[in-house]
Amino acid sequence: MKITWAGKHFYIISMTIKQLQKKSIQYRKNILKYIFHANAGHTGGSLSCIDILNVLYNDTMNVSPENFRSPDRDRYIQSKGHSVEALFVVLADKGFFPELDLNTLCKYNSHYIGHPTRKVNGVEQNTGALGHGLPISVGTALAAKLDNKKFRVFTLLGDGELPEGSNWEAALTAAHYKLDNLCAIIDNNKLQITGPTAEVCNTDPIDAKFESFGWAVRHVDGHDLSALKETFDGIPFTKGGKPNLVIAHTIKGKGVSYMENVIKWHHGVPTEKQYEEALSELDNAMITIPDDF
Ligand SMILES: Cc1ncc(C[n+]2csc(CCOP(=O)(O)OP(=O)(O)O)c2C)c(N)n1
Repeated sequence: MKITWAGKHFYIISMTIKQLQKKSIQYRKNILKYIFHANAGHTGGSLSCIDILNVLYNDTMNVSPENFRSPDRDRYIQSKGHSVEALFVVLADKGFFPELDLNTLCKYNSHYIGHPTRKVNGVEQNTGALGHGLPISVGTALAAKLDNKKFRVFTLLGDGELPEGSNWEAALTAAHYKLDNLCAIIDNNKLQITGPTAEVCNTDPIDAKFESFGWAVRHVDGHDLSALKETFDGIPFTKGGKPNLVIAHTIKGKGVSYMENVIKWHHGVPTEKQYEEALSELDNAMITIPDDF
């Protein structure tokens, strides 16, 4: 993060794309580290959504440990709660809790369990039963409108989560109440727990479905950090009070070659040898990004 002196004011300039890229790699390493040590976790889906969380928390959203109790903060609600490892490593990096706490991930009596819980500082809502995050986010965004508040609500869903009926009630309601302060993001990695989403319960075409419900829809490469930043900067996407949907095209297991697009890594835990191999791939990726200072 750069801090610039201009007259009497300090301006905190958001991270550069290279800084964000380095963060993404470090986050991927941390996701694998804590899943490996816990011997449990949702690896593939955490690696597919981490670039989205990186941009949201380090660029787009106005939320931090300092303002987390403020009613004006932006809200992030992770509907695909099983990918909690992605959320935990980002919250730790932002200072919501000491990263060392994650050594207790999935251990007896730890609050750092396999799904988000509000016992962890920085977590807005308990999720994990799919289909809850969007309805809760609609209620939160509607509350903002009723209270004349300017905060935005971001929620992350999986494409395999979309068949839950509650999502479609929420989609209808969001458009009815003109919730242009709401942004739903689909981590569209095209796989779910037991197979390709198109085979388990096809949800395509996602864009046409949401557009017909009255949403403004954008597609983005969910691993292109500058495209993600630009997309989120464009919210609200249209005039007229439409809720915003970002369809982020992602790869399950992204960043670790042997995990990419392989179903078993939905909640697979690497062996020690696989873990070392993954770290070495990520370390190699890190050195290809030059410093920009
Ligand atoms: C109501 C409910 N039904 C079933 C599950 C079990 N489950 C956990 S993850 C998952 C697949 C979700 O697929 P997707 O949303 O595409 O997640 P991703 O591939 O991004 O990890 C399922 C069915 C659940 N958590 N909640």
